[in-house]
Amino acid sequence: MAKHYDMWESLGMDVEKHDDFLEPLPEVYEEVYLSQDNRPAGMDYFDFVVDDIHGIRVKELVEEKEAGNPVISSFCVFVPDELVTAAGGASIGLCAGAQFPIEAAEQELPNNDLCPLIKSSLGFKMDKICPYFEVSDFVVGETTCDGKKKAWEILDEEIPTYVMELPQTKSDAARELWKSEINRFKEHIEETSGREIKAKKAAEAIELINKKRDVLQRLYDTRKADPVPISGKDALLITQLAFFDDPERFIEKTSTLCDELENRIEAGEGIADEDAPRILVAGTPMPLPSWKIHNLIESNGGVVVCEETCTGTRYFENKVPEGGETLEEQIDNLTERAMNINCACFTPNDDRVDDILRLAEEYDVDGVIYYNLQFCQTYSMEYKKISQALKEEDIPVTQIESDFSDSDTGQLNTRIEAFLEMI
Ligand code: BJ8
Repeated sequence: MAKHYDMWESLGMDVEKHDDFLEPLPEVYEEVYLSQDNRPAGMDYFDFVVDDIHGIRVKELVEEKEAGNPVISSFCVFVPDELVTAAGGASIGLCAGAQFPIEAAEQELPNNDLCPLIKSSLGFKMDKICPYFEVSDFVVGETTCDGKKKAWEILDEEIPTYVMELPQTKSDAARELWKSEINRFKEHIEETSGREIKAKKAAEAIELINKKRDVLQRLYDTRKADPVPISGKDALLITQLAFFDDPERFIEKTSTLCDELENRIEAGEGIADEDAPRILVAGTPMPLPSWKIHNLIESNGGVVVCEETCTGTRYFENKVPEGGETLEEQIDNLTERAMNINCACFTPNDDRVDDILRLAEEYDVDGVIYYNLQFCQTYSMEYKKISQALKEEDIPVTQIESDFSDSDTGQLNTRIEAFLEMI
């Protein structure tokens, strides 16, 4: 892996700890990714990004800052990237899926009853091993779950943390609240960056981020084919990288890959056996480098064809309506998109049941693995309703609760193997 010590030191990172963190990555990546047979050639770009995960893109962000452009990071798909882009800046998704920084986080956070995603995210800052944190002007939290909203108070001691109040229902009043929160966020970007967000730039930003959503939808559409032309692991990686790559470059490289995948479909070429069980993974996000569940499913002869997660369809399925001419209309449209995302933080959230049934049909799945990060109550509690609905449609489903460590790999392997044999 490329080393950029001067840049990392100038960002105030703990370079020794950072070396320790990255040291196992090449071996893990070789085992999980590079060892796959018949990978699409278009994955080369994404391999390159992983190989230089804390290099080129970080350098670009440093240059953005030197040019006076804002660099703002966030942890949730509700935060409107479009406003940061409209201010001429870069918006980065920071959510973390690594075990390494959890030890540091546990010095300050509860050990035994807190979601690993929250611990991992904060641990990256406490350990000073994430250049994306260090290059950010500020980070944006949201009041989605109890753990997250209290985490921002702790994170604010390390880096300025701006909190958006996300409503918990989709009533008219809730919609008005989120709209006012988007307006308040816009003002905060303007105040901190000294840039006025204008309607023309906002329209361009909405179009650009929608194009990113379109290309991800195109990628996912290829996964509806049988045989499927790309592994679930590769598709997951692409979505994970979408959170921080330069949007225009990401669109170009993913489009090239999609051309190749569509050619494969025409030629009837797939990466898994035609009788490989097709799996929909539904549930909590799998931020980089959380590849464990996909790897276990695909090592046991299954193939993941879709993710109903925020590192999957919840990230890109809802587009912002285009055509708003004034900022007021554009903010209405940004609000509209968010209100169509069915995260378990909302009550009621019956539309999520419909989403999962629809995806199971669209991707012609043989079974659903409901993935729950430990201690995530909202997603865990939705399992009952979702599993009932799936069973009524005769779609096999099982629930898996896990974290980012390897401690449960053996046990999960047995359960996944049994599930794939059963369906
Ligand atoms: S829109 S899923 S990214 S909040 S942190 S809720 S796993 S206990 S991440 Fe999320 Fe936005 Fe919703 Fe998506 Fe549970 Fe953990 Fe909370 Fe989590």
